[in-house]
Amino acid sequence: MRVEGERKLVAKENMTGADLLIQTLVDANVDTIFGYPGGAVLPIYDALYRSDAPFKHILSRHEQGSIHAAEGYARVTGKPGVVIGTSGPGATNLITGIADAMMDSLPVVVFTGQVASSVIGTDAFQETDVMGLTTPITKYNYQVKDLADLPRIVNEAFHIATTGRPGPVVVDIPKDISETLTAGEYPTDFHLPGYQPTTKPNPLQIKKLTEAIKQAEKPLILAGAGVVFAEAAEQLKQFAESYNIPVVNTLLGLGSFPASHPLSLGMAGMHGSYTANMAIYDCDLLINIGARFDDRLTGNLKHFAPKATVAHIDIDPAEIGKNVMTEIPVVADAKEALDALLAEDIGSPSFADWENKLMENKVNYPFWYNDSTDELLSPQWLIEQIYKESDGEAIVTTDVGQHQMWAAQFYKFEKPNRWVTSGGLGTMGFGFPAAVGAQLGKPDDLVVAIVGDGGFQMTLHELSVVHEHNLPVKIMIVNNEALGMVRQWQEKFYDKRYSESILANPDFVKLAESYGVKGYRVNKAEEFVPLLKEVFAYDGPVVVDCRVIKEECVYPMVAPGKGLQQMIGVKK
Ligand SMILES: Cc1ncc(C[n+]2csc(CCOP(=O)(O)OP(=O)(O)O)c2C)c(N)n1
Ligand SMILES: [Mg+2]
Repeated sequence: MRVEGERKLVAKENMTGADLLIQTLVDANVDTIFGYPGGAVLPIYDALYRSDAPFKHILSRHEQGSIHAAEGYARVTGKPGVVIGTSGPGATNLITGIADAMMDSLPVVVFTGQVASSVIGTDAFQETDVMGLTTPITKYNYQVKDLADLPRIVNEAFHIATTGRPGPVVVDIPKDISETLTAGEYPTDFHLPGYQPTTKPNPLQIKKLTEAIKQAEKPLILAGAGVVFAEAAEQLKQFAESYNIPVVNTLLGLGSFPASHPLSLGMAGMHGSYTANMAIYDCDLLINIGARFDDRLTGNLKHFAPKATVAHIDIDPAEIGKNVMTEIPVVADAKEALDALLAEDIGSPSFADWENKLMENKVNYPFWYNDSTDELLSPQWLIEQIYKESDGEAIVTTDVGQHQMWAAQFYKFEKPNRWVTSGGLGTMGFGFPAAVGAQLGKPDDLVVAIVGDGGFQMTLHELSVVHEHNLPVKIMIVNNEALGMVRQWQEKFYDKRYSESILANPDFVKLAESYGVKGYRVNKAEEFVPLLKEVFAYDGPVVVDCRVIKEECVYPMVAPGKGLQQMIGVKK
């Protein structure tokens, strides 16, 4: 444990609070900041201008763009995303992204400007209660009251955002604090006795789980994003292979276990595979590693894993037993828990009958789709082609809706940190700015943003950013001229009353071109693959308006209120 006051930041004569902030960010090894200036952060932007700090600042065109980019950056690099926004409207424009990062446990540190301390509470120009607004949607938040606390608070913010279960931390900095001239020494060390996440599993609980595996006839692993955050994909593979335990993934856990692995049953949940959902229904031991039993995964809880003993490994004790009764709780980091399990002697249990049944299901009930027509592409086929042409190696980001579910079903993720989607909050407009952040985090990787025609229009202003920095993001608009997922629910559950779900869209090609970005439109299957090859080979941003069959629905599906065993749209 660090000793308080051990490390110090020495401020030179005439440094401002903002200079101190920049210096602290440099010391924290920040390489990219996403942000947007304004009155309350003018001192910070001035300090940025004057500094020779080695990091990049990316000017988004709307604060929502900054925060989703920071989330995308965090998701692919594992490092914290850093955001600066001004007070009032700057801060409120960040709210959706902060909530999104909270739901999906993404390490993001957000600095908001605040009006001067002397006028806080007077409804001063561009004042908003950032602490009040962000308390329920952050892992922690601070308002800096004293300049001397600033370096320590910044270090604490990074520590809290990135350790235990990651999450967003907001630091609200009144303008007078960042403007004040300062000199002297400031402690940067911190001591947080009330925040000590448990990472090592209790050995007795590991023994219990070991015994349960020995007793089981139909064990199943449910792998969530916790495996990715803990960098435990290799351990998961070893564990599953050692005992031949099949694996299903949550939406956000995709990539934590190779999709092509014989033991992989794919994604479970509302639009998961029949095999994965039936495996959950039939298993007698469910080992949840780093997933939070979200309702889109479980369906009706009355029918969820009804025959199973449930074990749940999670670094956040609040998740265990929250939705699903859990017989074997293990509070731990996923990697530590898997290492402990791998060190146990479980013998060589055989689950051959169970596996044979699951493999049969896998062959008999794959995801299926209708072919492209002469005039329109099949959206699922389109995703398969993106998968093939990128050799399964792309970083894929998405918005929310049908295209998101098709991407999850048809892009087979072999590795972690390559799937960037808004799972918990389900934020339309997430995909493209997240791709900006992902590309900045992984400049040499192919980044494909698979977006909806609806979602893209929520944040397409970030085209300025990809043009300005020549970020070679490939934006594939799955254009069904509809808020497709809404349209699907209206078709299935509201008697085809398509209330406000059909879109009149702009000319996306001209729109891209007006930002200086290449644009293409494609509607014929035979033209799609050659175009894709050209687009992927091009070293710059591209928008492709892919015209797809409008009536297509996402199948199979667990209808609202139903259990995972009651899927519709399953085909043999
Ligand atoms: C910010 C926001 N507003 C509304 C919704 C509700 N919603 C979920 S999916 C969807 C339709 C998305 O349409 P589009 O982006 O075209 O994707 P598609 O479903 O057609 O693939 C809507 C409106 C949402 N998820 N996020
Ligand atoms: Mg659409």
